[in-house]
Amino acid sequence: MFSVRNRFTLGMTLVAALGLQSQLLRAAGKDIVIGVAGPHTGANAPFGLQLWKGAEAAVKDINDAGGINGKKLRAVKADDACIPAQAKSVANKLVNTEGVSAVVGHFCSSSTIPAASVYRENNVLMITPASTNPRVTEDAAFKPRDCSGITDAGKKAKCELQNHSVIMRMCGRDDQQGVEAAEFVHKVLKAKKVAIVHDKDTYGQGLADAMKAHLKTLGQQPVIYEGLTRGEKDFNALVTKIKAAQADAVYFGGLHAEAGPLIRQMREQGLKAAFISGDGIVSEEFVSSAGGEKFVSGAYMTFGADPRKLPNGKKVVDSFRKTGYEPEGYTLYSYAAVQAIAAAIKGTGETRDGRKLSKWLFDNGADTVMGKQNWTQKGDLQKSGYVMYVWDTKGKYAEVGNKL
Ligand code: ABU
Repeated sequence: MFSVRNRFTLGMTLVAALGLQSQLLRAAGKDIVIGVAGPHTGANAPFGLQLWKGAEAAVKDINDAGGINGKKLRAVKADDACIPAQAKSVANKLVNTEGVSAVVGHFCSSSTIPAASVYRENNVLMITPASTNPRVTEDAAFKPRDCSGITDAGKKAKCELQNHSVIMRMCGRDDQQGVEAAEFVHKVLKAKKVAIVHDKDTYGQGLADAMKAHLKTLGQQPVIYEGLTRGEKDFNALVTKIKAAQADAVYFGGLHAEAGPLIRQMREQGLKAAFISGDGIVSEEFVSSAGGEKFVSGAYMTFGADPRKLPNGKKVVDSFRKTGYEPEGYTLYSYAAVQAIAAAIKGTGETRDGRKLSKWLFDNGADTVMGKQNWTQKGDLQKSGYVMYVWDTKGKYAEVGNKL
């Protein structure tokens, strides 16, 4: 019989062995492997495709330019389907089987958070192009220490290195995005009765809560605050309730798969209230899930300033368009995440130590298709912001251009 102590020792040995295995894998490969994790199947696959297209193109462009330090990059797909348990499982696979040097992803914050614990434990750099929930980088497992009292230079450097999170973003946060939405609804739309709906998920509810909190600071309370269930398609009862409350604006925290049917049923029931959502609908699949352009026309959405318009990205955007793919939504964010990873690997000569890569990015920033990016030690972008977009009658989105 194993004593508790023996079982603990065996457990710790296994953990150490797995960590060593992942380090050896990362060191031994002839290619530098980058995991691209996200929903490659399921209702949110259009977002997984954005992440994959961006990363795949960046890997190709970097390899065509000679690779990094004599090695080629290789992207491997990891499908979490936006299911948290699956995200943790694919994160383990990326680290322990694929031997990734870094990960671009995940997409859904509710998947990124559990997967991040795997990357933290294994010291693997992860840059999410799209997970905007504050908890992604505000993780209690990342506790910066005060290293100022350490006199030994080596120990001090080691302590300071620990203060760089391997969990980073190439996007903004919902505590910014919710504020932008509330300001727009209150000051531009001048909505008097706001209904707030969310999908009860980490991202959707978190964003709805951030919007509601800022609305409150503007002196407004929603007339309705309700959750719907992801995967459902019939929201008619909820729409009837919103209609009865005479809402003149409906704010939705969630993804396109539910936003589409919700806006369609609003219009079918004759509810003319403005529809506002966040970056969870930044895919032309929003149009398909709504059942056509006429349903989404006039819908508002917050997202970062359109990276397709930036001069840094012109060549890449043109190259995508030549292949018939429009680099919408998070495509260029994903491209930029690979560029940042590549710059850090090139700058450090490191493919195993995520913290060294993260510190390098903190010290140097990275030139990307979205311009020069800099990060905080926590892994948030130092500068990020949101603007309002509107969907048109052709099923395309463009910045509103209203300066608040
Ligand atoms: N930020 C868009 C949706 C992805 C997520 O944060 O869950």
